[in-house]
Amino acid sequence: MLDAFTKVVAQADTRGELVNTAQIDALMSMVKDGSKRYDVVNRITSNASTIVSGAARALFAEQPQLIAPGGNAYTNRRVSACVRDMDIILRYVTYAVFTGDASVLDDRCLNGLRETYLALGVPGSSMATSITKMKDAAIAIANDRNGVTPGDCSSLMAELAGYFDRAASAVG
Ligand code: PEB
Repeated sequence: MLDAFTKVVAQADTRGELVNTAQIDALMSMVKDGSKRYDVVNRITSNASTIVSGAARALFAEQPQLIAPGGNAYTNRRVSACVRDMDIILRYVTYAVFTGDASVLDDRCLNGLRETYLALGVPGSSMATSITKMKDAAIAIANDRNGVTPGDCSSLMAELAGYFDRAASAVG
């Protein structure tokens, strides 16, 4: 598991080079904007159950066959596994935003997930849809300008969107 800093160091070490100025500048700007990043993590973390339950409800409304007899999420046991999976993915996305690096998401959540879903008959495209719904809800909450001094959060929001997209394309 890497973060934005250890990743730069690991890559420099692989090449036997010093950390270069461009890399230092990029990390400096990440530190400078650090409070935005931690606010985003805090907002998503404190609204995680709203994000997950809203996305699950919307998914099942759009794709009722999932919870009908024969559907992969049929019976309460499977609905709860489904909501749990969404919660796990959201949690790893918050870890990735926190560290500024996707490796924790890749290594501990997404690696092998497609194969797991294939074996369980979990429809990957529906799972990807649930992730996209969490993405929209999470960005709306993270990027809410009410009650804060509005700053430029565009690159952070793009980074956040990228982690959700990464998760969706890993299973979809
Ligand atoms: C991944 N999900 C399920 C299982 C595993 C995961 C390993 C099997 C074991 C179990 O049921 O607990 N576990 C999960 C994960 C990590 C992990 C992400 C990462 C670290 O350790 N079914 C649908 C929807 C979708 C869904 C599209 C949106 O129709 C999910 C929710 N996952 C789903 C369901 C099951 C499951 C298991 C329904 C239960 C399948 C079954 O038991 O038949």
